[in-house]
Amino acid sequence: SSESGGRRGALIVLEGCDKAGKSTQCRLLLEALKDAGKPCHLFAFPDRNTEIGKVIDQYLKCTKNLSDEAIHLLFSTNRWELVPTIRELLLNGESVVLDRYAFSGVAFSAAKGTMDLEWCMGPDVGLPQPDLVFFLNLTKEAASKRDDFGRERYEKTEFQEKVKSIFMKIQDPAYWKVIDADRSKEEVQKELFQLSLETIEKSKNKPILKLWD
Ligand code: FDM
Ligand code: MG
Repeated sequence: SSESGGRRGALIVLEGCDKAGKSTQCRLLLEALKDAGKPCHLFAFPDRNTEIGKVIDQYLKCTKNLSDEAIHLLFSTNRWELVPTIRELLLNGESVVLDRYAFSGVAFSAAKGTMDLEWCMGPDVGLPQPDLVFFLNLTKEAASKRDDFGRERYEKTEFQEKVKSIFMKIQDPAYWKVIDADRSKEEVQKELFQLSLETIEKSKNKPILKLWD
């Protein structure tokens, strides 16, 4: 189908700090959409399976060190390498759900304090703009009741607070929806599913826009 005339799928992103339940909700959302007869696909960033993704995985597990700038650019490249696939699916009428996207890219890098916000956004300018971003918002109190962090880089409460404040700074009301993630998994799932169905309907005849363009 053509870029402007066809009936495309929706690009739906789940973002949030660690422990908010993103990956679980992504899985549940995909199942629910499929059950409702909506063709859809799930991808997670970082995609640790590509050549670049393997380097990112080593960095996160602290078995490899890279400069802040270098790892930032690799995270972005890891998104760009999947863009042809994502575009093809969308234009083919299939929806795409993403577990993290450029917002994580900017929030985690800028939280380090060594690179400014605009520099961080640069490499992701022009990526397909999501039709909907769910920000799974977990209060500090609720987060402390969940399982402890693992041992990967960035999994520290103080750092996550900085990350959250940058997420709040870069939110765009055109597609950003804050979701109360303190609730039960079932309640959160129901809301994500309903809003996703609405967005799939509304996005059908819209062009794919460019992020931060
Ligand atoms: N992360 C994720 C980044 O720092 N930049 C990015 O562009 C992306 C997509 O990688 F701490 C961070 C966020 C998280 C870590 O993510 C691994 P998962 O979702 O836990 O695999
Ligand atoms: Mg993690």
